[in-house]
Amino acid sequence: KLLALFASDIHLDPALPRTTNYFLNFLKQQAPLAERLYLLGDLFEYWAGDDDMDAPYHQMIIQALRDLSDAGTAIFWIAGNRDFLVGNAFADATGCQLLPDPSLIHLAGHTIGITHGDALCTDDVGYMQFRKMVRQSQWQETFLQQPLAQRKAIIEGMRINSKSEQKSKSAEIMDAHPDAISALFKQQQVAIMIHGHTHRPARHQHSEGLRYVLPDWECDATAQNLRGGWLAIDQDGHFLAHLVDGSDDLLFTGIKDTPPE
Ligand code: OKV
Ligand code: MN
Repeated sequence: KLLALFASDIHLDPALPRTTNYFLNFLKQQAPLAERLYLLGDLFEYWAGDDDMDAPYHQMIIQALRDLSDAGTAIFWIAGNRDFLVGNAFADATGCQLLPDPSLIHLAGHTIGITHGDALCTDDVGYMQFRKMVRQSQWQETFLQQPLAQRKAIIEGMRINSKSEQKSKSAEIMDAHPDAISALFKQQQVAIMIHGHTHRPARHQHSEGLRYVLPDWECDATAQNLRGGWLAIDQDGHFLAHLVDGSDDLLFTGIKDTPPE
């Protein structure tokens, strides 16, 4: 049995049926092999509030997570920049345990820092200000008082705006900043860090430690554009990276990695 799986940035959306299907297959076929599943943010393309849980699409995802947690895989959740409005009702319905960002976990003798990753992109000053605002409980309470339809319209509007803005932002400011990475290694006193968000899957060896960046999932694009995958830790503390290989079917390759003690 695997100790844990880590996945993020699946961006679930009813408009993306293949990505949805691959994620549901992952929950049915891969996740039960692990004692724990860590979802490190942006599972949903966006989440407008827990009062949107009765939507049939959301019910389907919630039930699949519930089936997994009922079958004995503990699910842990760190919010992303798209689904930070997930709350206790979602946690109760799915059996997920909500964790703060960043968090520290202990697995197979490793101490590991986990975070969504958006807080590391400190060069994106505008986004950092926005993040600080929307992560305040006071702001969220006020926002959630608006009708669901209005909240969805606001978020949809932001998505349209950001699609044009994103193009003008350079690739560098959208990546994790070396100083923020270094600061988090020091703050958490860890030698291993796992995060998503940047959509730049990689294994980085820093002077402070090892940093795994999870891939985003995009299975509805053309075949050569297929992306997705997860990171696993086995009982011996070995890391296995499973990345979509780009073929039409979900084919995953296990890349074994043994971090230093
Ligand atoms: C995605 C990023 C925009 C970075 C907003 C609640 C709020 C969700 C949202 C709105 C924005 C995602 C969903 C987008 C990523 C950006 C700008 C920078 C750094 C709310 C829930 F605020 F209304 F409560 N959002 N969109 N960025 O346009 O897709 O990743 S987005
Ligand atoms: Mn993100």
